[in-house]
Amino acid sequence: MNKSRHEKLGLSDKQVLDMYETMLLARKLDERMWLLNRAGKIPFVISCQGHEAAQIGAAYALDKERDYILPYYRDMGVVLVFGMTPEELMLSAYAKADDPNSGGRQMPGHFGQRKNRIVTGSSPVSTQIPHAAGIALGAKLEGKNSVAFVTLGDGSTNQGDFHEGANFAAVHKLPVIIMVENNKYAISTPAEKQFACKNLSDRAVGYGMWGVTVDGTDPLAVYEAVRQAAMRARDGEGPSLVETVLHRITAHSSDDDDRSYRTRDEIEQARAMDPIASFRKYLFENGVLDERKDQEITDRVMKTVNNATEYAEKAPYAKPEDALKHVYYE
Ligand SMILES: Cc1ncc(C[n+]2csc(CCOP(=O)(O)OP(=O)(O)O)c2C)c(N)n1
Repeated sequence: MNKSRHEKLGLSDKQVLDMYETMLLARKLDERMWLLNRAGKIPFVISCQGHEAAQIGAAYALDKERDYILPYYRDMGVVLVFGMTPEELMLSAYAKADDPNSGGRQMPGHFGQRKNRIVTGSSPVSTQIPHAAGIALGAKLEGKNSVAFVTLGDGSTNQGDFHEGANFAAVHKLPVIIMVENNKYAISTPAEKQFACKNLSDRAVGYGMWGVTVDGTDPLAVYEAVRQAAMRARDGEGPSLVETVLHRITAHSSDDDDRSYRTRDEIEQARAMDPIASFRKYLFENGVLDERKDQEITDRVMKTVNNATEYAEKAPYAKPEDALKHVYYE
């Protein structure tokens, strides 16, 4: 019998079902956050919707015990795979004291959690690329064989920090994977006003690194590319640039109205290329998922989302006297 695509990649049925469930969990948490925002309960959402396949496919190809991740604000799927819990993500959305990322101080999406090897990022986009190069240099000097996996959007590849980090990583052959989540917009600026090359991975050759562009709505394609990049990094072949092409299903954030710069048609087309629907179809066609199992997974995910919401809603805010905690030396 012919092997299915995931079997050829060495992934079991259980593993792809787990990937699917995590994609669905990221989506449902994100959708709940929009509802909570519109209900006036949480201040801000910056969405992973449309990016789930790239995020979860990539994170699955990494080693959670060894590798460091430097995610950007949309990467709920990446941090879920690395161990941040739905409760913790909701605590962050509600800006509650026990938010592991910042104790409720930062906007949601500023992920950072030491125990799960999630490196705190800064608000200026692309600053995480030189950080990843530095972490990879440290790992190389210590002979740790760990990879630094860093993500950013297409617009962020035009920042100086991207160039400096990519160039430094390539010159020193550092174990870095730079993954671009190209949703073809930087807030309202479309791709054609951002860069003139065909693919963003074309830039890899200029740095002397391996680069590839893959369908970011297909978790298996992204898994394969990031796995290859990780193997290269561990074999001392230096950094890689993986471009995932996907669609931003929502507005840039809960503070943006994309109707002013995208047509309704374009938004509908983006929704029609939903990575969760296409992965569900793949799993059905390959006999891994059926209606009953799908319902079971959806019920479990919704229960998790409801519990996380309730937990975070009831959780306490930080005490006023804690405002300066971690700001100055204690
Ligand atoms: C250095 C810097 N300039 C501007 C901003 C404001 N800003 C926040 S997100 C964003 C758009 C980034 O677009 P892209 O990198 O394509 O990522 P996307 O949000 O589309 O996933 C901008 C301009 C910022 N945070 N940092």
